[in-house]
Amino acid sequence: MEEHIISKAIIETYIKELISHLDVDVAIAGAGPSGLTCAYYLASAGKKVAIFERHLKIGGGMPAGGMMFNRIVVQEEAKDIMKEFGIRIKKYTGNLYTADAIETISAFTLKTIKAGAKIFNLISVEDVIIREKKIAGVVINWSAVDIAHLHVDPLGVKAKVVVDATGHDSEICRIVEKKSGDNFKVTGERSMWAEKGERALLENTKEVYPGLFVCGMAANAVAGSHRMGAIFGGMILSGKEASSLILEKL
Ligand code: 48F
Repeated sequence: MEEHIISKAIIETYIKELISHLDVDVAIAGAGPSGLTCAYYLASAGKKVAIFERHLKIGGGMPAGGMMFNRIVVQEEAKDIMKEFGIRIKKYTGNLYTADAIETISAFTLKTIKAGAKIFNLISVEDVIIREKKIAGVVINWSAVDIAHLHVDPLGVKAKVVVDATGHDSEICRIVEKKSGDNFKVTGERSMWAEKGERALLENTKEVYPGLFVCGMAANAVAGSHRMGAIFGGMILSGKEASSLILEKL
């Protein structure tokens, strides 16, 4: 068991995966609940999906629940998806259910990977590729490069469709706003109003620029709708909705 063989095993198999995901059907920025759900349904339908996640950990805001109480709330409408992922939920009151945030994100992560989507953590999407006024891929770099402010040029990934699942900052849409040269605008999210935010989310989940879809909190941020706090039904439903719209397009 020589150390250099262990190193070779890691580097060789990782690079193989990365090379095989340089040309994908769908590139998703962000492995939060909405990005994972979207990836799960796309991969289950046989699409080649790569998720690029900035952080070491997977799950975005979900593992932290609400203010670090690692519980989440979902509403009745998301119950079937929670069941599909094998997550235990408990009725709280009315149409609200609670679940363990760690159990939920772990189940989402595992199922998504097993469905065939590939998650690359510690890699950030720092730009997009635009051809003939259509998003044609993403530009990626090691997150560490960004954090250390190193001058390192990125690499490009070709994708038929790109999904902005980056949450509150809607980072990919902000890039398109800045760099497309078109009149594409990100309004920015409004303050907390769970009911209105959840209701607007599915409507806001759509193709916002040719080849670019939004889901999760990014969808509400682009449209100027409300944030909602630690209720996650909308995020999950939005990820699924985005996957259906993308499947229709592909
Ligand atoms: O923030 P996040 O969990 O987004 P979401 O799926 O869910 C929102 C909820 O967590 C919560 C909420 C519930 O009502 O409002 O906030 O919409 O996950 C977004 C992920 O994207 C990553 C980030 O690290 C996080 O894990 N991310 C952000 N920008 C980039 C990125 C980027 N440029 N490249 C790669 N990953």
